[in-house]
Amino acid sequence: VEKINIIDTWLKKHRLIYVGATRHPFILSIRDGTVNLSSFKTWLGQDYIFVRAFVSFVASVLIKAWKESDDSGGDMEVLLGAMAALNDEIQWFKNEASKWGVQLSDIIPQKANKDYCRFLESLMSSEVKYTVAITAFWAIEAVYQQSFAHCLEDGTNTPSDLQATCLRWGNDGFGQYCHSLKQIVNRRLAKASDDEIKKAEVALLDVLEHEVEFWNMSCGGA
Ligand code: HMH
Repeated sequence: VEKINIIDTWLKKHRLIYVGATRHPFILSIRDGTVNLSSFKTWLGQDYIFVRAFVSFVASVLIKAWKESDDSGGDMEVLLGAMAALNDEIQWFKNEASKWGVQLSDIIPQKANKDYCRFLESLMSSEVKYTVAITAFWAIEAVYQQSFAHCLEDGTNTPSDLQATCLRWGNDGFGQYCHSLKQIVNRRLAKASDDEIKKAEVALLDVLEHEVEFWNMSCGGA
């Protein structure tokens, strides 16, 4: 089995679910301008809660990197940059929520969100290896990067007041950052045991399923 780029092998193998997560009807509705604004606001409020859990997860990945990775690939710097970006992101959510009249203190996490946060928490366990956790981390970021970049392509009809949201994850810098994460993951997987590789593949599939459910929840409105 080719071990240089396991991620691309997996993305081919799991193409349908990957496309389901990155070309979801919610994203397609942003892209063609038919998005329901109540769905968008639901997504915004729920994602703010998700991102707060996500910060804790990234902190746990950083701890695993410190314990398990040698210093050669700059893993810690990439993860520290991610944490700094999430600091901005939390502030961005607060500003955006006040723009859209979404009261963040009133948001009750919905089932798909709670399930996803619980999954993140399971990956924070010290039993979970760095390689597995960073595979999930890359997948979580890559789904948003791919989804929102799709809304910014030429010929799309993305509403102008949603452009800033799409740019947050769809900009080239975020694309570069996802690429760095992917390289870290491929480098780790190339050296990993069969058991770790299997667990990392399962973690990728779990992320993709949770992402689909998260978009589904947002479409549900309310
Ligand atoms: C649900 N997945 C979800 N929310 C996010 N903010 C990201 C991924 C990427 O940061």
